[in-house]
Amino acid sequence: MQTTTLNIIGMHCNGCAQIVKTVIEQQPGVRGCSVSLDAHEARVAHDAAESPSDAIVEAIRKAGYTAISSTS
Ligand SMILES: [Cu+2]
Repeated sequence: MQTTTLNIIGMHCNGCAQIVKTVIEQQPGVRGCSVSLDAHEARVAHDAAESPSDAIVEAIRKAGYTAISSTS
């Protein structure tokens, strides 16, 4: 299990935060996720073998937001 913090660019309201959270939670290896609109940040607990950080970033990008990994 790995915890990844992502900076999310493009979230403007709670609806955006909810979309990002839903997209992240749909990834197969994700065990938990919290999204902060104020901090423009998502914290994701995930199985890196099943869902590497890059795959999560890509899924967020497809939803129309930009994610930048800020931790290892
Ligand atoms: Cu919004």
